[in-house]
Amino acid sequence: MLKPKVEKILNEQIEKEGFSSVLYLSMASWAESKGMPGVAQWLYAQAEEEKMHMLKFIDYINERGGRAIIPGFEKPQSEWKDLNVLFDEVLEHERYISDSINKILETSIKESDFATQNWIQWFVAEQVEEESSAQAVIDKLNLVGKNNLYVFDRDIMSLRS
Ligand code: OFO
Repeated sequence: MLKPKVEKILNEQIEKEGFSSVLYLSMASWAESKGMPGVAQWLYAQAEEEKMHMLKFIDYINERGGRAIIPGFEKPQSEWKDLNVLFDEVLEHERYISDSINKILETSIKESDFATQNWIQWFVAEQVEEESSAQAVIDKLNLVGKNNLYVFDRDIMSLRS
């Protein structure tokens, strides 16, 4: 059985993962409309991953005898100045998500919830991946993107692990 504090923070994460998904969908749609299908594909795939993350939280809360509540999501931003601004925002968002995952671990330690401490480790490792993947895109963008957006757009999917 989940302790109330753990159930509450896990439920809050459903909203964060779901918002990540709609944010990346919005970014994908923007990139698609600007003629960057590769970037759009990268972001659509990211949005799908975030949806899976959200489902994992829903499933875990209910499995542990809690109650997963499906929240509404804030309307995401729909315009970006350029790709650099967009991907800086992806990285910043992932850092924010990493902080919230760490807070879940911290809460489950304080509440002596060993199962959640164990379960959340998958997300701890996933966030290392996600931050590194966003950083790899930014590095590539700085290297080739500014002068050759065509090549950047063509090759971006090769940066997904
Ligand atoms: Fe982008 O990360 Fe979910 O957790």
